[in-house]
Amino acid sequence: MKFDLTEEQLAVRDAARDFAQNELLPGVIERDEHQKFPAEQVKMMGELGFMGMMVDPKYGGSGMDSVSYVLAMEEISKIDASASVCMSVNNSLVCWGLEKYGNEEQKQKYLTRLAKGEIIGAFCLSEPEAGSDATSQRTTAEDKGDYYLLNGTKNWITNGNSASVYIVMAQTDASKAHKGINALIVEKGMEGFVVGKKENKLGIRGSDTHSLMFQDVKVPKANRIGDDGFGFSFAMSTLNGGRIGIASQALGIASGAMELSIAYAKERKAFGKSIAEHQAIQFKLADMATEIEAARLLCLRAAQLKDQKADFSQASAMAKLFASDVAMKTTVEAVQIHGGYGYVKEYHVERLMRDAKITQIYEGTSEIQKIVISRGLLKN
Ligand code: COS
Repeated sequence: MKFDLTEEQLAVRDAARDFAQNELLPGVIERDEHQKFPAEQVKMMGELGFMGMMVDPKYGGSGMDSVSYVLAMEEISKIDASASVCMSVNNSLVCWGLEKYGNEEQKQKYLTRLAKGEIIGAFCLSEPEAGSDATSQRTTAEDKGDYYLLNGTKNWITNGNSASVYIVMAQTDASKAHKGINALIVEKGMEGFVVGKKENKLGIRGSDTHSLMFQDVKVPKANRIGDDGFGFSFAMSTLNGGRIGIASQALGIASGAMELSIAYAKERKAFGKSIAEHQAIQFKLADMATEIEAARLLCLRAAQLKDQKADFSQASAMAKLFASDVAMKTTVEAVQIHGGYGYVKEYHVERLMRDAKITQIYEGTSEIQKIVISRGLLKN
């Protein structure tokens, strides 16, 4: 395994770091406080090529590899995990799925604008009663000949209001269970499609998370991705890649918290010397750095397997499982190192701690990742 980064990959990482420092850091505390979606910043991310990183340039993307995507996600997540989840969903759940499984007409109509960041996409699988148990879709897509009649509710949808294009999983033939599910491209503005309430969340508060309601929405058959009944496989396959994005987000939250902790520990004095000179703090930093490096290697390995077109489902589940735990543990310790300052907003680590929690939950909880990993181990 080789993890030497190429000049191009290093340049992507540096560009993402500069962008995060210059454009995301100012205002990140206010956006979190007021639950403000980083619309301007996401537009800039599109212009810089971060919204369709892995998409072929002929469809408006940047034509980069998944390793570059991990590097950019880490840098952007160090500063603003609300911006990075928007980026992650657009890149790996929407653009990647459309490029891999969409037809030419769908790519021309939707992918090109999504990859350029001119519009944003959303991925709609979760429902009020179907989170981890994703095969239990209650949303229905009744086959009406040349269109589907879509009815139901989706929950906790990232980019819920800011998106223009939604990939919605729905049950067409209940007798076929998960093999009767379809993935449909729904546009904002289609009659009967209503964006519901915005969630008031613990973390990633700048990200707009909404419920969505579909009442007799007529979705043309041309908007179905893949063959009839392919929707659940589509969702599982895209989520495998999505988990690399969320693992990298968790990695960035952790490494951001560690960088802040190192800087603070060098500055803050206690008992006549900087707290960085106390072994209690040194050991915390050593644990953080070791675990973050392990998380980074898992993320890069999953990305490398994906780039090599090998099976990466277990690797991405491992990366997400481990990196999200590291994010949680590191951010809790970062707050501890900062003491009273860690508990107030100006020092950023309390936000990172709140943001870290969701990485153990969305795109498959840690428990679901263990199912994916163990099934992979036991299948032969
Ligand atoms: N990659 C590719 N295919 C997968 C897969 C994966 N990671 N996990 C399951 N599948 C496939 C299976 O191979 C099976 O396909 P076939 O019937 O063609 O063989 C199909 O999906 C159903 O799988 P299974 O029989 O294992 O269904 P279960 O209900 O027992 O479990 C889990 C499916 C739990 C793995 C699935 O529901 C899941 O991933 N849930 C979490 C969903 C999630 O991440 N939600 C977050 C939403 S986005 S914020």
